[in-house]
Amino acid sequence: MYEANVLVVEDSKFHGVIIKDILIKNGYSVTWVMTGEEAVDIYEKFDLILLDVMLPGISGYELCEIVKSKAPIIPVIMLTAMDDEKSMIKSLESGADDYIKKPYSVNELLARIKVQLRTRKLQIELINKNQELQNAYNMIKKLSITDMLTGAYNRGYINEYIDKAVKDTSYNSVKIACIMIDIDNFKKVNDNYGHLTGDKVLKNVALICKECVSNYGKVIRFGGEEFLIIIDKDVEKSEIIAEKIRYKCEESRCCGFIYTVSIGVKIFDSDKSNFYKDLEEGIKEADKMLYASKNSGKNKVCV
Ligand code: GH3
Ligand code: MG
Ligand code: MG
Ligand code: MG
Ligand code: MG
Repeated sequence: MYEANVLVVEDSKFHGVIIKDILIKNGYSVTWVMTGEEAVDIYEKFDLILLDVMLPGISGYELCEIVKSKAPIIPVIMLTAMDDEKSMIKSLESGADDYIKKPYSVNELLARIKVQLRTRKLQIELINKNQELQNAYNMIKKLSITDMLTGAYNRGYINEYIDKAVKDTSYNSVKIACIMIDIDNFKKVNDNYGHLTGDKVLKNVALICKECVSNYGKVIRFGGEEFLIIIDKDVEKSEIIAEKIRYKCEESRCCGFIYTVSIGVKIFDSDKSNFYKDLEEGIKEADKMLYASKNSGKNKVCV
């Protein structure tokens, strides 16, 4: 049997001593208090509570309600007086899982405690399983919107972003900026240094983007060597953020050589009822600005 911690709340010294003795002899670890006030401070640590109905101060019913509202999976067995149907019903109504009529049979008391602990064990197992499932679900969800190479969001995230933005009533969707980034002459990086080095450069760009964007927006790997940033906070900072990214990439020399990026920025007003189309349009416009940057010599931010 697994050792359970039992809290006994019993104001009668006579009964308290006996119950404590029985439980200890049967392998339980027992704390006995004589008032509900004392129990209120400590009940959360226990696996089961044996609770006398008649107590001075806070009654057994009141204590039971407190316990069940805060820690519903701690089983409470009430000790009620024999032939008192009312108190038995009131016990159950105040949330007790079971009751034992006084004077009780020791074997019955022990058997009922075991029943409650069995149920509690199952409940805890279910809660843990549920938590594991929740964690797995969160992990899968995260993986499904993450680009494995760079750790940025993948394109699939755009729809989720839109859904969230439209659902969120406090979302400030009025002004948005799209920043489109493309690594310059990346094919040459691959050709000259190999694909693995190319991958390192991609990771470096993603890292710089994340650092510069911080919580002003989201970084998405849009295509092979293209990143889309959606800025939705302090949108007027977008141009500064873009310039910072351009500068940091050029300065980084992450693989021992200089690489550069071209950037297009489009700031626009979006309408929440038309968010998808507006964002699509914003991305197109940012892409146009990116091409303007490419056509005017690369390593530039065009707004
Ligand atoms: P531009 O300055 O006009 O953008 O020229 P570019 O060479 O960067 O553009 P281009 O579209 O010709 O080539 C993009 C290259 O990006 C080709 C492709 O092999 C490479 N690429 C795409 N995805 C990855 C990746 O995940 N890893 C690596 N190493 N290379 C990639
Ligand atoms: Mg009593
Ligand atoms: Mg490209
Ligand atoms: Mg390129
Ligand atoms: Mg290209």
